[in-house]
Amino acid sequence: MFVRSSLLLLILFLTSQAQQIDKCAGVPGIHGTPGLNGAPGRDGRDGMKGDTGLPGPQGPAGGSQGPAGRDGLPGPIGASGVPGPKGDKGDTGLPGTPALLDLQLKLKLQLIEHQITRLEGVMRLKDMIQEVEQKIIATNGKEVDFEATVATCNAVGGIIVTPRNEEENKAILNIVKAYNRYTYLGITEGEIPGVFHYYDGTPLNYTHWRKNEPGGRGKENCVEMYTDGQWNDKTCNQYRLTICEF
Ligand SMILES: [Ca+2]
Repeated sequence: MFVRSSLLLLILFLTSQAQQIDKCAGVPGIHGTPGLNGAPGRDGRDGMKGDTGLPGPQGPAGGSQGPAGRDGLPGPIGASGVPGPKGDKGDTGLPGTPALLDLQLKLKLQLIEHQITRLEGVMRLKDMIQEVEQKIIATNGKEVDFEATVATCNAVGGIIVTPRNEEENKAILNIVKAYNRYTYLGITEGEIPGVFHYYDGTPLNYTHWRKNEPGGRGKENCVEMYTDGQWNDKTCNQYRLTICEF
């Protein structure tokens, strides 16, 4: 009983002490003086790289040359060069199939031969061609002067008809008689009057002059064939039957 009352007194006492503290609060004190600066902090991290600055002013004249600049843009394409020398001839190719063994080629040749034979038949029928040895002698039935005859024959791959023996002379005569027109021959007078040669300049190895011809003596430089096959020297500006040989 005594213990319980003592404890109660103690609590009351402590409670009264606390109430006294709340009721007796003092005035605020004055601020103390600021403390000294602390030690420097650590360096910060590196910042971002800045922009490139403006170019500096040009240096004084006479200074040493700077390093070479970068290459410029490519220029325009130049003109073509001179062609180089011709190269060496290449090797000979492999031999082909012999023509006679090629059946298709053989048949084609037969066909061409047949067509040529037919064309020759048509031209013979019109007395347009004569065959003698290796030559074919042909006319287009037109009459022109000597120079035009030469040009006409050359244009079609032949030459003006030129008899080199009696057989060829007769073959030409057959056409001359059929058309009943004289023709110029591939024979002309040289620098020496009365001396004739082939149109290519080589000397004559066969002639069939009429009696007393050639008699022009420098004034009749071309040669014509009469309708009997004999020759006469004649001026070159007459109109004569065009006959070529191939
Ligand atoms: Ca004459």
